[in-house]
Amino acid sequence: MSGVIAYLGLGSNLGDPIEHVTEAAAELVTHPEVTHSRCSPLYQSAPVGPEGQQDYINAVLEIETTLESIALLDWCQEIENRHGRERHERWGSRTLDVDLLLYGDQVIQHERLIVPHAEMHWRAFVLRPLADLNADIVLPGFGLVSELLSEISEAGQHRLN
Ligand code: A4P
Ligand code: MG
Repeated sequence: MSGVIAYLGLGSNLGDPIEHVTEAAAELVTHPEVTHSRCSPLYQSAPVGPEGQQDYINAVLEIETTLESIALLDWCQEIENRHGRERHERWGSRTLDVDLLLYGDQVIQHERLIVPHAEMHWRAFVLRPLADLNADIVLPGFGLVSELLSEISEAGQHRLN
């Protein structure tokens, strides 16, 4: 049975951020209902949000999955927890953040899950690696990733691999 194509946003700025992001990408695909994956290049960027945080490492992971959207969110949060994720201030430092960016072409308004992810349409650290994987992808309600990317600044963000 073929599944849904979903995109996950990975981010870290504590401990060894490159290791957290690359290990998370490998761990996320160990679920038996995740059948395919492709990871974008890694990017380094200044933090969006509270000042005085370390730079972030970000990537986007494309997966094919037969998990329902909330079950996929649960799986993302399980992987965050394995990396010692603690929740403090909004947009504050974290060992690992795994956001469910897109789930097929669905628009989801659930108390635990907003898809497309509420901030993704203006964040270079999400749109650039997403466009690297699929420049033609549409964010339901927002438009083409390549057009959204052309409207924002990518200053201060650089590719690592
Ligand atoms: N939730 C709702 N929708 C979603 C979704 N699409 N994906 C709910 C994941 N979770 C979703 O998330 C809080 C709740 O959001 C979850 O329990 C889930 O039910 P959280 O990760 O615990 O809390 P948070 O850190 O306050 O929010 P979030 O959304 O993860 O933070 P952001 O907005 O991702 O900001 N700067 C750079 N350069 N790179 C970064 O990666 N990341 C952040 C974190 C700030 N600045 C950054 C970066
Ligand atoms: Mg999150």
